[in-house]
Amino acid sequence: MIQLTILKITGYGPWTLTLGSDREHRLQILQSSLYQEIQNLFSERNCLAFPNRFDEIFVITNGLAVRDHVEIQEKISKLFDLGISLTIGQGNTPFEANLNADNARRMNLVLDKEHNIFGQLKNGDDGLVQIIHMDVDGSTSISATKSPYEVSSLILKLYSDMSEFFLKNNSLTFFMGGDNFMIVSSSVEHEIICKFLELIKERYGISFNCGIGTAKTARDAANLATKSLDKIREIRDYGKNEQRILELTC
Ligand SMILES: Nc1nc2c(ncn2[C@@H]2O[C@H](COP(=O)(O)OP(=O)(O)O)[C@@H](O)[C@H]2O)c(=O)[nH]1
Ligand SMILES: [Mg+2]
Repeated sequence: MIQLTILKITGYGPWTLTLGSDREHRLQILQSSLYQEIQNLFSERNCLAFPNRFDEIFVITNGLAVRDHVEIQEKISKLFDLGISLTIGQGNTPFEANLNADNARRMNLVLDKEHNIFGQLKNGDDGLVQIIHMDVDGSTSISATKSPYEVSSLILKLYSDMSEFFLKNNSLTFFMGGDNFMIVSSSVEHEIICKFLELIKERYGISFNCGIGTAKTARDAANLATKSLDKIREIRDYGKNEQRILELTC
């Protein structure tokens, strides 16, 4: 079972209009400071936040109780003038958890009214999180032949293809910066990942390295995924073989 918390700035649209038109820089500063605080508060509780849209952040919160959300909400409300809502969803897959969170928000299922926390919690074991850390193999050499903006445009195409492909497998893809992507999944098989790697190779002539981590919390899963990825880099640097997918489970 995956638990996901969707964090949204409340009343953001109307509030942005009150700032006048010279507002973009202020919104960018606000969004990045909010992301910084959220990543800080959730990662110290072994969760991991994904930027998604800048006014809406997804956090994988396996193992986190409503009272932890309350503590985080209290800290955030002291730091920012704007309010946020937190909606918790659980499901057998990350996509299902996202659907359940959305349904809970629409049906106004309140978990803590004072702190603007919504959701529907099932009982039972929190289950395992699988994170796939993908990175473009040899992006430095691609950058040598393309201008910076052309590289960004290529990364966007890869992001779009990855999101579409893995959504069909009920997984959620996020761009993490540079040439790095993380896919939150429940149990995507190596065979399916191989299919994606072949598709990208065929379409763009690009190879991805792919580290997989599975653990009880998102932060531990990401740690293992990145460890797997670093191991692939090591193997590659020694010129040993063409291993592209490696998995570690805690
Ligand atoms: N988000 C994230 N970015 C990383 C990580 N490691 C490297 N990067 C970024 O990825 C870029 C390319 O590094 P790398 O993939 O090692 O180079 P390559 O082997 O030439 O593709 C770096 O410049 C960083 O921006 C990571 O673990 N997470
Ligand atoms: Mg790379």
